[in-house]
Amino acid sequence: MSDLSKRILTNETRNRVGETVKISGWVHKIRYLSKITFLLLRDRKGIIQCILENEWLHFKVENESIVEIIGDVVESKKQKLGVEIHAKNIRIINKSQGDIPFEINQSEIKAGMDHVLNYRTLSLRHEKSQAVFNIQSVISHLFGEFFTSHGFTRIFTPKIVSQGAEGGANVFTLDYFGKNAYLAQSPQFYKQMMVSSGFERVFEIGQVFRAEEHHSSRHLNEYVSLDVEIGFVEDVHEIMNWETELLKYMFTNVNLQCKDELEKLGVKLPLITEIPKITLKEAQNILWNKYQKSSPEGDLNGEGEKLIGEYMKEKYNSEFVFITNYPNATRPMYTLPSKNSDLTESFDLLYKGMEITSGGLRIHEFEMLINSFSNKGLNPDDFTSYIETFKYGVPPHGGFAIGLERLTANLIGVANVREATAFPRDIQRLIP
Ligand code: AMO
Repeated sequence: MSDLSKRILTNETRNRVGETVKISGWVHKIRYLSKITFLLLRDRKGIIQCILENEWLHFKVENESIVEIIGDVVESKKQKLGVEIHAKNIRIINKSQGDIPFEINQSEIKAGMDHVLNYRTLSLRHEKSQAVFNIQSVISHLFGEFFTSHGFTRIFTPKIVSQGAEGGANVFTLDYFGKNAYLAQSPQFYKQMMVSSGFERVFEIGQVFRAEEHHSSRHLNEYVSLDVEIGFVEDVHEIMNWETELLKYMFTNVNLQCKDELEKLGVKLPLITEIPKITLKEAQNILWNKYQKSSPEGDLNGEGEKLIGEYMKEKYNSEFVFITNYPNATRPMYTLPSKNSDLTESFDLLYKGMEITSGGLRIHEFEMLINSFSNKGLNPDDFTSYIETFKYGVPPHGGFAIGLERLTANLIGVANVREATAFPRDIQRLIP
């Protein structure tokens, strides 16, 4: 007999055959036959079948109510868990009012994206959603673990800032005691400043904000940025190598730590070996010569990224590709220009045909930085606290950032980043 004052989880019943245990969770489904009633109980670890007989045969409860069941653990080869519970006592802890907007107990939620997001706390209960966000949690943990193990310092930088760090007008403005302030588009300036402050190697996991008026499956107005910045790096390939090693580590460990979740989602993750690199020019030539698609000046568009993704998969069997050597004109003001050309020491990383990362080397010389701001039409005086940092000895450095939702969405194979965002913020959505 186990300690009935303590609740155990569904997956812990496996080793308790013959014992009486207490479990509690959501009523996933209840099915009445003439002599037996089956109640499926769901908790954070899974679903277990409970058998209700005799005085419990006609027990009435709405799906999604919270119940506590005390019962015997009985071996049952037909069940995935290998056991089921023969109920001796059931208590309703909190009733669901019924009328749920969609069923949680089907293999998929049968509702449109808007409806799913309107009732997010309910749709998140679905076991596939649970799997998605458990995987996302592991991804963010592995990101921190990888860099911590390499001597990086985790930093926390402000999200209320005086200037946008990425250029452009995509900033949310807010009133800061009578002055204009902005929500951070990225921790770019601050991660560089922390490198310059002597930490040398830093990472940050934090929310960032983009006031972009997109209606797209890959843009959010608030997302989680996995940021890295590394001092004493003079070759952009070193930065790409760091990202490659990170992704190898992440994929290996997601495979090990998220077996159940990947199985529920029907996802098989490849092991990453090397990631091919092509220049932007080469990518644009492939698009033109193979697909007769032109690209925007100095960039790829969504369709181009998708086709390059397919091309790399076909040709190199790689889901990833680094696109390098972007021109100065299309990269932000902090990007290090290449010597003797109008290109930069920068890259994007595409995963399954979607950009998940930008990165590169940064300008670390004071004069060059001032000129770069001016050449981009920005007034250096508006960025003094960032620019002044570079007066006092900053090592050559570089880094990158990964959009957590895009990485998760592609890893689990869904087309819309909203499926990998618990409470998405987009141009139409501020609730829930
Ligand atoms: P960038 O602006 O390219 O670079 O952003 C880096 C990565 O963040 C993700 N991302 C987004 N995800 C969801 N919705 C959006 N609206 C959105 N915008 C960007 C993408 C993208 O690749 N400071 C640089 C990074 C660096 O150089 O270190 C930056 O923010 O996955």
